[in-house]
Amino acid sequence: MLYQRSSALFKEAQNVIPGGVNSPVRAFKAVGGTPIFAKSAKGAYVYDEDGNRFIDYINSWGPMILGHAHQPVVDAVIEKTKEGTSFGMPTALETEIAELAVSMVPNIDKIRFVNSGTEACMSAIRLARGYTQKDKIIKFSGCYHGHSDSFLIAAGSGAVTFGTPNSPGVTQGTAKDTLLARYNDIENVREIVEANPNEIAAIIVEPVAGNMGCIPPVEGFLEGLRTLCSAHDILLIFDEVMTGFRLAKGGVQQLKGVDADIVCFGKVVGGGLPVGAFASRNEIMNHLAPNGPVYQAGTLSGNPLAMAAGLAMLKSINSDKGLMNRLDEKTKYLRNGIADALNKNNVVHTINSIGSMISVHFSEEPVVDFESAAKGNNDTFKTFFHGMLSRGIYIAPSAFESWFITDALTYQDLNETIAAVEEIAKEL
Ligand code: KE4
Repeated sequence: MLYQRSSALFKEAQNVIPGGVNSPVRAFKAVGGTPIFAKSAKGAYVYDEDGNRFIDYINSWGPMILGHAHQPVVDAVIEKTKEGTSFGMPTALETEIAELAVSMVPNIDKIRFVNSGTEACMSAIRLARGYTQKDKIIKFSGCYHGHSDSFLIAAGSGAVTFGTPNSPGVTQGTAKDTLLARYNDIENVREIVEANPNEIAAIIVEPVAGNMGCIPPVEGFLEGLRTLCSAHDILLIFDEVMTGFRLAKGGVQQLKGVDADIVCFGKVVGGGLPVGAFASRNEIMNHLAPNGPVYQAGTLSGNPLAMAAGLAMLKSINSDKGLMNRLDEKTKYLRNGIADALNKNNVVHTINSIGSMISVHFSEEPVVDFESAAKGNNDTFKTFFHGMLSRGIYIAPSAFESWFITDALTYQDLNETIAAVEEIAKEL
């Protein structure tokens, strides 16, 4: 693989963009080497500026569940662009996508669209604090809810990749209201709740974690959170930015049968354009401006191009009866193939997967929380990452991320991926 063009572009970019990237995880800092500059993508493949083709398991960090440049999304955006790109006025299109989302997701009456997952989670916390009149929140070490101040405490994804889970710039005043719990440890959560009576507005959780690798909830964890929240007048916020419309049409609430009070979305809901959203039942959402006192706003919220892309994406997902099963089957096939390839070569590892999310950890113990995720051998991961990249397979450039399976992946792609793992396993 030649990366001359990407290398030259990276040098230029670093003169005018911090670190040469607009989001740190893209910089390959955790794995070394030069970040790949994308030129185009279609279906299961992304093509870089040097003409290399990669089987893509990042898929823009989740949105491309149906593959890149999904035709209905492309067509919808092209058509909508011809009518203008932004109005700052309400449009019928926003109501249409809102009605579809509300029909797909349990326990929500209303949804507010914003421009990123960060904005969705930040707004959800403000709404929970305004509704409950309480200040503290509980988040989980290793979970990532975007880069707003309240969440950059023991945050996962890029924050932990760069060793800044508690970012400078977050004041003590803010940090004191964010309490930290261990993922999958309901007794730890109970202790924190009981130690802070009548002070906790919300518990925010990735109901399936994807920012310390993929970590599904253990039996009873989500149910335990629900019970605790109901008993202590705490709102349960499911951050489904990654899992929403991916692990089930109704997200993890539907998959696991556990009710959240507020749900956050991003990624898939925008079909690859900048969209986030948060949603809840009427009694909570009616606290939001302009009806209620909790303020939240955005110039480009509900942008017509983004709404057109998101609506086309949700319609495709909602109408495809076999989609989730196909994604499950492909993920299981890939998981079994990678496990066989690594076991054959006595490579110590563990694989987590659920639905179309999967991650490979070079660790001998089960990965169930941030502490166990952090025990993975990062040198082995780096060799694995670059071995895959040099064979035309693009996985997340960090051990603290999930891979995303898309419907565009063929079994030939999966077999090519498994064969690459088998070759690399001999070097690990
Ligand atoms: P954005 O602000 O990046 O749209 O969403 C923040 C966010 C919130 N909640 C969850 C569960 C998320 O996974 C994310 C963002 N995910 C990362 C990848 N792990 C985005 C990649 C990046 O930071 O560039």
